[in-house]
Amino acid sequence: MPSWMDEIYEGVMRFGLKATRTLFDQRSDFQQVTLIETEGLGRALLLDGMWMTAEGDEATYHELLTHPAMLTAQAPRRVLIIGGGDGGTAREVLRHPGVERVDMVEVDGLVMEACRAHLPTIGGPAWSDPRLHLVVGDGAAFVAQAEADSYDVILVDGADPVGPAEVLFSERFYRDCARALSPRGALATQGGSPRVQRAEHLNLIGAMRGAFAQVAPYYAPVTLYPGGAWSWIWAAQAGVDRDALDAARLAVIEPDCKQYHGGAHAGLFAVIPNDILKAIR
Ligand code: SPD
Repeated sequence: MPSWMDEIYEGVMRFGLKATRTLFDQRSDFQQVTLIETEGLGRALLLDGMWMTAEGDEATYHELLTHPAMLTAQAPRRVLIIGGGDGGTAREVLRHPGVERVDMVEVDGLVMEACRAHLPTIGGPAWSDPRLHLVVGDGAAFVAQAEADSYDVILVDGADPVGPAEVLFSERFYRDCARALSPRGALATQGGSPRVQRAEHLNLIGAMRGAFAQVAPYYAPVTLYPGGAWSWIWAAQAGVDRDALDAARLAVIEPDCKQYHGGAHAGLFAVIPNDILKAIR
């Protein structure tokens, strides 16, 4: 019997999908991990009742988190993913043939287990790719201990800024990322909703500015997430050209992207809501 699964934002707004089947519902040491089948967007993952990803909608989020950083970093071979337990970010990273090693540090092992078993389409071939190295642990502690200049790209694919992902929104964390990143590398993080999580979004930009010379938010609609537009934030040190895409690397990944393409890249960074632009000037 179908029923509605809703996430309620700040008590004033909600997004729901018709759920036809519960595939998995268990409490981990960190959160409630739920996988359901939905009529509108296929299989979906929720953490503590908050929508994280869904088959019918995930490409926009994972492509936009991954490719702007991968294509602007110089020759990315070593990639660190913080979070990313559904495997979608690893899948996009591993489409880049120059990548030699991906370390993915997910705090909640149950999320990875449940997604591999019940949401296998999102990680797809990444789960069996020998270049992927999984670590179950605290991403912030991992990056704090990483050697300087040990990654060419860092992607932060965490949940909302409550619970285990809260630490991924601090200046301290981004300073550690900046140290672990190569000087010609690039980082991208999910940046929350510029409407429903405006204060957290602006604070995150401020925290990242404490660690990187260049910090640039970009926006696109993701059906599953609140407030119409979602955000990602690209960051790098001076000398990395945000608009200079590596054409050979782009040609490999672009044909199979659903959302991202090279023609839209520079425009991504131009379409900033004016109130955000004024707030971050
Ligand atoms: N409000 C949802 C925020 C989710 C951001 N991360 C999603 C993880 C998908 N890999």
